[in-house]
Amino acid sequence: MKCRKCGETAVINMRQHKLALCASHFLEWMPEQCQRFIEKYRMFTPEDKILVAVSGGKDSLGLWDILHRLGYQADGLYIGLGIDGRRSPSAEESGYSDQSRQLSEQFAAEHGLRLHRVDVEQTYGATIPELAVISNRGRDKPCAVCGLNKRYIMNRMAYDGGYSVLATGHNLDDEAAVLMQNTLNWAGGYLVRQAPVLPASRPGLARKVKPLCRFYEREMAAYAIVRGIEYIYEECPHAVGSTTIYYKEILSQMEEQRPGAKLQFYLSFLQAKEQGLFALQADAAELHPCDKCGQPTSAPGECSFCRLWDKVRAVKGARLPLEELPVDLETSRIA
Ligand code: Q46
Ligand code: ZN
Ligand code: ZN
Repeated sequence: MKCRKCGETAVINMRQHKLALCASHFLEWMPEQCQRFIEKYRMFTPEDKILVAVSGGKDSLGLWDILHRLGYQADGLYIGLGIDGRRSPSAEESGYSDQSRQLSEQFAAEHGLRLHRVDVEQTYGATIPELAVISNRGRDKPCAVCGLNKRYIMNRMAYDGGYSVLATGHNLDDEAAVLMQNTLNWAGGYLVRQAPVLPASRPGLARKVKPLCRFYEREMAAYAIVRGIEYIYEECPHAVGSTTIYYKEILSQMEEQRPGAKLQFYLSFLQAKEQGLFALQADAAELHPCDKCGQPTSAPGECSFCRLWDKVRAVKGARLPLEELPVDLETSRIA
């Protein structure tokens, strides 16, 4: 297979675009496309201060790399979840969270970028798996409490840290899988909020963007490899058997038969929304500040994050007040 631009050997063939590219043209094409998406969905401008949520994986580090190459001011945020995916407890092998932190730190150091770090256990007093057990919400699958904590901390760090935008590394495969799940359940509330940009519609909420939402997962993997980005290959051990992975597999089978199926599914959804589908539901959720921490919430009184941690404090004893969430690298509490 030859590169369509120069005739050299191609490193990737993107059947949905009928485009094969060599390494150097692929490395040019990715940021160009990303810039196109940033402008098309009016995500941010060079004046914006961006906080990129990084996990040490190919998508988030690839995103940080692309934004940096495009000249945006982008700092990183790493959240230590305390997840240990060790299969054998040998001393050399570190757990999932340790590895993902090391790789995020390594990337930041190599590129001279600023990385904020928040360790959930050191800041709030329990790791995510402990939290799931103590709160009795997902003893075997801590994903619900994990998602709640990540969303809360990302929003709070972005908003309190004075960032105008929070960027996450969700790719097309992630978005199409979530879309399929929400569509099969006709989950109107989720479908309304699924978009490349979630505006900061209320005080206390950060603007959220997904600049990779039109890139296939294999494109992001190829980008990281060709760029020489060292990333964590394993998924979080709790991702195994998740419904998202199940829908990703179904969509990949469809893609195999019909190149471009995933992209078309996602883009037609965005188009239908633009044309007014779900317009009536868009303003339905009323938010108010949480009685305890002030973050916007739809729950009465305290937000679900504060209620979750109240429950844990009752069992474990309090560590730190919520107000002490570090917003600066220098004050972060990771060892
Ligand atoms: S990190 Fe957290 Fe994911 Fe691991 S515990 Fe589940 S939600 S799978 S993206
Ligand atoms: Zn080429
Ligand atoms: Zn709260």
